[in-house]
Amino acid sequence: MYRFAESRRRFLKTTGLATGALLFSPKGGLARAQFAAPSSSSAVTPAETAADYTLHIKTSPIEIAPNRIISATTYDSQFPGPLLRFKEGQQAIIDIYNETDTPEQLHWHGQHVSADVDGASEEGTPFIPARGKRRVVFTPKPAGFRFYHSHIRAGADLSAGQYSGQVGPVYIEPRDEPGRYDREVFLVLKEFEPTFSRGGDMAQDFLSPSAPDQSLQQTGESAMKASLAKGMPHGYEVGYRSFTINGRMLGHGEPIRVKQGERVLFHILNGSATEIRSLGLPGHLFEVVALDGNPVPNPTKVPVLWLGTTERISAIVEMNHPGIWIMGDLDNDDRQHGMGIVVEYAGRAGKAQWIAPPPFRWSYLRLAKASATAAAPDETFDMTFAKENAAEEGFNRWTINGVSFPMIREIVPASFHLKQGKRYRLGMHNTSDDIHPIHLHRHSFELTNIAGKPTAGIIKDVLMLGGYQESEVDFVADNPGLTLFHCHQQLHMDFGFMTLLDYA
Ligand SMILES: [Cu+2]
Repeated sequence: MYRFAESRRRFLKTTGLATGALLFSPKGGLARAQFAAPSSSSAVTPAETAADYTLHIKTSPIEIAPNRIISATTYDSQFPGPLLRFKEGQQAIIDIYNETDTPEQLHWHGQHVSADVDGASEEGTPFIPARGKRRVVFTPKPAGFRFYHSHIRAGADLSAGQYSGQVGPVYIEPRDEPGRYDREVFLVLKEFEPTFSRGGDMAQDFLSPSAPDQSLQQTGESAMKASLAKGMPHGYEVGYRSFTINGRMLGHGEPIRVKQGERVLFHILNGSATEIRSLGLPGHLFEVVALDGNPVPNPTKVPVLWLGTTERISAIVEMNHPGIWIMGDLDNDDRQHGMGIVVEYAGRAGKAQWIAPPPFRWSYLRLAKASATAAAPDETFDMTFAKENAAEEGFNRWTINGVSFPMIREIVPASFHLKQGKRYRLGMHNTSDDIHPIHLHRHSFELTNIAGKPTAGIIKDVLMLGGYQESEVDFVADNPGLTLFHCHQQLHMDFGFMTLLDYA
């Protein structure tokens, strides 16, 4: 379980331990000498100012079940990384120590920060050097449930990027909490022990509206047919051996202990590198109050949650069905391999029960006000996403308007140009059958059209774009600097599914 009080204690404890280790280990002297060198950051404050948080990127053993101990690069030798609490609008200083041999990037996902601290080398953020340190200073915003993660392109390295354990929750305290609740519980969903396979078995049929666009489908299917006809195999996908919530496989972590009548606010993060996750709790409904940390216009009770890679959902569950339950993924295989957590009512004992929820389709539109209409944009950028099957040494290559983002260290020229203060619409067309979790850095966007259905009022930073579907999101250019746009599926972003926007 990952309640605030516990995690803060754990954070203070591990920070203390890490500092001690640094002082007394034989490596400490060398490491500190390196740390004292001037940082390349423009966001440096005087060294004597104490940091609000200190994070150590470190490869560590992580026990995901008794005697099942994996190796992963983590924040502070724990998974998930410590919960970082900020106050909206109040400046924060974070010292990040990289105790690995690889330069790292720590991305503040969902926050409106500047490009030099955002944590994406594509935008020009300096790396946290191998065996080095970087101090970042920024003003956390907007309020709500955000997170931090590594923003390294992993390519074929299944220990790097978000395949690693570098994922941790952020909560920026708002002035008003959405909804009445008794306590909050943070859940981070994450798979470990990845392997490659030829083709995958990802759920595709849970999104609503669900009708594919005929012409996008024809384009995608004929490209795929042509590739297979040439004798190409299917491009690589990633699968996992173990599945965890808050770093523990189902049945091996502390249960969530509840009392009848309690209203528990869950902050759920899909910390996966590649997977879409679902979650059900037998006999209970989730009242969705926020998406990606932003309150929704029309909080709604649903039996099942679906989260694309890096999406967050905040939902209140009224504990009104006593028992011992498995809150878990709807996929039997994934749940049986660990994707679940036990919810235990006070005074109840026995084996945790799973009951599959009734068939249900996930729709963002349900959480918007039906009558709402979005403001007109000043300009629309059309983006067509396409897959070239197995084109990159067996990996699928991805393109945006025919261009594949190169895997190089140098800054790539921006493809889209913004004027400060203007409102932009991204019209996205998916010619593949994959669902893409589309992410925009340093800005939030408003959903304005989902698969042909207009909508307004839902603010997010990741959108699941359905297979062979079209959707639109709008954003206001209010945070100058290079801005990365990409699919958050690690295999897709690493193999071309990225582009840059800049300000004129
Ligand atoms: Cu994608």
